[in-house]
Amino acid sequence: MEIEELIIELFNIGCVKFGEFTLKSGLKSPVYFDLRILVSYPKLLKLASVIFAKKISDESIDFDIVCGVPYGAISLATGLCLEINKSMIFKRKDAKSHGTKNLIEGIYKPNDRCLIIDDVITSGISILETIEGLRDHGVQVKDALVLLDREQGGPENVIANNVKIHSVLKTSDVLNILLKRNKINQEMYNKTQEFLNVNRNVSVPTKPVKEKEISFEERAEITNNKMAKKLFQIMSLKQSNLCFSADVESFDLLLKLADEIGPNICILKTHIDILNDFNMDKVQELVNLSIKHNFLIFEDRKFADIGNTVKSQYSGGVYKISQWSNFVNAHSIAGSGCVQGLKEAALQYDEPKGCLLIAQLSCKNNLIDKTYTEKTVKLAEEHSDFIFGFICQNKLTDNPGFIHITPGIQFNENNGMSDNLGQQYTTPEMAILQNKCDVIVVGRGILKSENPAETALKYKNTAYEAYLKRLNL
Ligand code: 5BU
Repeated sequence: MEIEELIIELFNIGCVKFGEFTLKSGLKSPVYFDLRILVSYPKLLKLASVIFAKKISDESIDFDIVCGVPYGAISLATGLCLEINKSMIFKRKDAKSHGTKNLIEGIYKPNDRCLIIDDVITSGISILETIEGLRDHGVQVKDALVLLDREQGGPENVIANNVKIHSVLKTSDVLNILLKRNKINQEMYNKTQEFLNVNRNVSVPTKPVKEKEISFEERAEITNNKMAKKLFQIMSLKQSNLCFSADVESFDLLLKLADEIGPNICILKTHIDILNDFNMDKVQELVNLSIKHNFLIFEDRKFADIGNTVKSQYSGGVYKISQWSNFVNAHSIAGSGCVQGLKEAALQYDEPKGCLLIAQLSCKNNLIDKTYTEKTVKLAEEHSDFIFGFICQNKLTDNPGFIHITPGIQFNENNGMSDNLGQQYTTPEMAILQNKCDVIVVGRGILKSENPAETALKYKNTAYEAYLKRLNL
């Protein structure tokens, strides 16, 4: 009943017009919807807001903020936000040339899930432009709610970009009600219906907007996690997404390699417990090298116990890992207590510390399945102040704050090969371009080469070029 009332009222105030109109797409249409007039009719705006709110609840649309598409939907989005007590943003048609130069007005956080509101969808082009602008700023878009779908292919064009259109009205609903209530005659009805039948698919006149790749530099800006920020900054500054896995037994050799390879890596990964000659003085030398060459130290400790135990393992014992490592990793198997324990131990330091969760393993026949990986991502989201990414084999989340780090990497000649203890290798290009990971971890590919420093540079260049290719640069 509310919908019928809405249609009749829209017709009465002149939002639905019959005649001959040229649409944005160039198409000549016998019907035109001008919902901008709604701004002058508060009672009707209120009705539209109530109907929108009901639709959101009926279709369980989940979101944090609302974005109105200018100009037609600004009043609709504002009305809806007042109704459901959510905050709103909007994307300017052009960035201002003065003042803040914001393209997006209003307050939002990176990764906020945004519901787009528009008045009318025809081809979907306006919504696609809005999606692009929001995604460029790290805002997630999965749903758009429109008052009227002209039934000319808009929802199909938009869903191709991973956004679902929910519509309150369709042109045929409007025609049916107007005919039933004698607002239009049968001839007008037939003519309009015929137009709809032959113009169901207005193509989008611009390139589709895929979920845009964001650069490391932009991700450093977006993330609130200090460890992730620092790592993205180093990666961007040094143009390196290479982590060297320094799996050697002699600390002197490790220090020599760190000094030689340090300029080309963003991370040096240790297995501190495989060193034969561990001592804290040498650890200090490694820390000094990490400062000299601006890389982070990642102790690949793979914590996996109850919170109380991992807390001691992380900060105490012989190795005192928390003192010198920038970040560590943990299996997600033990759940949030384990993460919490590590987090508590990290809190005693002023400088940022962080942890990666192991969401996938590179080795053959490992026991991790899809559900485990998905639950790991959820655990990371719940602790995103401390967990800033994953050890994984492919990209697991669109959240740009999380970094995806992939071990099991060697150049082509060993692609698809495994060592005789189950390690499986893929190439840097596959990991970065196809599997969309951010950082490659290379151990023996560098260590066993004739000239480790030279080989590391090759891995660095290959991985960074693959990343630039992913960004389309
Ligand atoms: P490699 O020499 O490049 O195969 O060494 C890989 C390193 O990454 C090694 O230190 C492993 O302990 C580490 N690793 C891995 O290979 N696979 C995994 O799934 C995880 C860590 Br988690």
